[in-house]
Amino acid sequence: MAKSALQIARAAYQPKLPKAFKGGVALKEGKATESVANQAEIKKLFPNTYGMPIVTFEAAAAKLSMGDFNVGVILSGGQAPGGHNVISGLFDGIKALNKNSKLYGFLGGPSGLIDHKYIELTADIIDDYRNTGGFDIIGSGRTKLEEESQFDSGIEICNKLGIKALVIIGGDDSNTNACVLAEYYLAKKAGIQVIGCPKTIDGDLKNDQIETSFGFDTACKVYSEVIGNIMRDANSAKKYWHFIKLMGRSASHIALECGLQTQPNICIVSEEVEAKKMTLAQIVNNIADTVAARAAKGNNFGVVLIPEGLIEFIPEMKVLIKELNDLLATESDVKTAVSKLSANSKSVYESLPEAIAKQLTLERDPHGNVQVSLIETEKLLIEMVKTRLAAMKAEGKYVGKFSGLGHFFGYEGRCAAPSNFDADYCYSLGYNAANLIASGKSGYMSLIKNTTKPADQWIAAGVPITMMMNMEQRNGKQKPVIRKALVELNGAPFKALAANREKWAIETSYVYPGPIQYFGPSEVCDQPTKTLALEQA
Ligand code: FBP
Repeated sequence: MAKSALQIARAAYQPKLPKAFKGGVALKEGKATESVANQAEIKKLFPNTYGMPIVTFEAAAAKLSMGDFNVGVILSGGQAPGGHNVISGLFDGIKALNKNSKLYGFLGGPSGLIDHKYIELTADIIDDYRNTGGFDIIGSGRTKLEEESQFDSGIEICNKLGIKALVIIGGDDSNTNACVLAEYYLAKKAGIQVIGCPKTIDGDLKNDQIETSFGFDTACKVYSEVIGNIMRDANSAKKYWHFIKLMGRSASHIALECGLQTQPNICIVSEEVEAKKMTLAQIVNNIADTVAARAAKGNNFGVVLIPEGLIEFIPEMKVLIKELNDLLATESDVKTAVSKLSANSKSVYESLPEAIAKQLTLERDPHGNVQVSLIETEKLLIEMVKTRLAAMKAEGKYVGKFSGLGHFFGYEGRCAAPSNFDADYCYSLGYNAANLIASGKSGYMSLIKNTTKPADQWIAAGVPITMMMNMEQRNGKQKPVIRKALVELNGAPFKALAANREKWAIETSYVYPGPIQYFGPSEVCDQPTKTLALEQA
């Protein structure tokens, strides 16, 4: 495999580990835990994995060891920088605990476990992927592990390969399913432990226990670099308004973080749009007002950040999308589905530019949801702002030129070489998972805490997944799930944006973060995200 100079240098990088893993280690157990809500229901659904204590690892004289068995690993869902380091940390962790243990990777996501598709991850393979982005070492997939026949198929292959522990690297749903699997295997006395790891660039898998999901740091830094480059171009050419949509599915954490890193003229936060019940017209008017205010000062350029999920948070659009989801679940002909919309939704649908209306009816994801990454919200807003500015011009309220350019950043950041933060964090998550396995834990999520401090002071912990669960309505049924974290409007990151955005709108206060640095002074290479720093301050 041909490699770039950076790839070669980066392969030699030794990720940092929490102090607990530098010598001997001891497990410390806390008190019994409760789920964050719906305690009685969750306890009933998870009799074997409910109420377990939070555990932490501490440096000690004695060493831990692991029995003679093998471990399996699965990557689930969208790519996130650092996945390969979770796997290399897990590999090094189990080899340190028992050099005879083997690590098997299930191919193409959870379906690899069900369909018995796997490879043994040997030292040679692992070495090729250390500190690299991507999930290509074993691939990923979005198959949901939720049926007993799938769990039983997992038992079969685990028994065949001598696997007594599985590590599932995924987002909120995959970790919920990891816990369901752990519970099933305990109830069946299958002798297979299950450990989860918090992954997603979206940053929405966080709570009192999880400080951040891996991949968010690198992805936001990649997007912020490019946003900064676009800002510098905008400020040089002085003739374009750039509308930049950023990945992140529902939550606006990525847009908010990039906003804090680069100080754009406008950064829309979907959660605020929903809280204030803003209509599409109001959002468009606000943007047009800022364009006009800047034009009045001779600045016919600017940058707008748009969260990917915005469209679903605008009340009238939310109703329309829900109606379409329900109708398209049973009706394959789009025209017929549209004819059955409520009068209100039909008029919203008809008011949209044709291309956008069409995108709203495209194929749903496996959960029956509209695929927000396929909707060109940035183009929708450019078109509508243009129309609004023309009306303002006719009324004498706007003097200037408007030329909008649309961008979408998502896939550009999901497989970037992990930043030092993600490289260290992920390696530690994997190494910690190995130690949780050696300690006999199941139904736990591998967690690293105190992450705004130097890695030496990081705390390696295991948290029962049931502790993070509540009951929510999914596909018409009450289901136990890990609560998805949306942007909190009373949280420090949003407040930092709100305190500055009026100034950033009118003045040109751009910050140019530049590319991620892998080698150099710590203040350049090891900074966590602004979100994490503000939340943990
Ligand atoms: P995960 O939640 O699985 O980590 O995936 C996140 C994400 O990158 C979203 O930001 C985006 O909306 C979606 O995946 C895109 O999905 P796909 O990879 O199927 O195009």
